[in-house]
Amino acid sequence: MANPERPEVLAYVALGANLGDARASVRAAMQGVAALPQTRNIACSSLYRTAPFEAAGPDFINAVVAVSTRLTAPELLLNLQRLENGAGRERAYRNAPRTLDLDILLYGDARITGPTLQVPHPRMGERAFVLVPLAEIAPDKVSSAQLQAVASQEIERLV
Ligand code: A4P
Ligand code: MG
Repeated sequence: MANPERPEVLAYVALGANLGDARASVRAAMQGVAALPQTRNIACSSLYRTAPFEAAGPDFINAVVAVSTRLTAPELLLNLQRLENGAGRERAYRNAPRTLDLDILLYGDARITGPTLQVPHPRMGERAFVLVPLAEIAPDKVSSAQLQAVASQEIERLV
């Protein structure tokens, strides 16, 4: 049930997959994120095919969604991890190929530097696979200088 004491916060979540049917996993995860408790969908980017960045394996499918949520940031993280686990995510090693990765990029204006949660996502500014879909749905969150800095990274919007 919605908790009227808690404000709705606009959060951005990055989705990525490069194992199995990655397009289907990312599409299903978009619906899964929108269906989280106390959460409603605001926008979904297109899907993008991206070259692995500091990672191994096949090309990734990436996307970004915006949601308005009354979950706290740690609650949102926990719910995203449940969706990852439900998609068969195994954590073999850092940046291992994955069936589904869900990262919180932004949670309102919050700055969080805990051991299990850092927001804004500390590596988002270096990555075309985050910045390009984020710019598609929230152009005010990404500067043209940031986009230029990642322009050499391979990314293709899927139609
Ligand atoms: N964690 C801390 N902050 C956050 C946050 N804002 N959102 C912690 C989500 N999780 C956060 O994550 C490890 C731990 O990060 C979590 O337990 C959580 O407490 P993980 O998903 O288990 O492991 P990981 O995927 O190896 O780490 P992470 O940080 O998700 O990896 P990256 O840095 O996001 O890189 N190339 C392309 N083209 N596309 C991709 O999607 N993804 C990565 C993963 C590398 N290269 C890629 C892609
Ligand atoms: Mg992750």
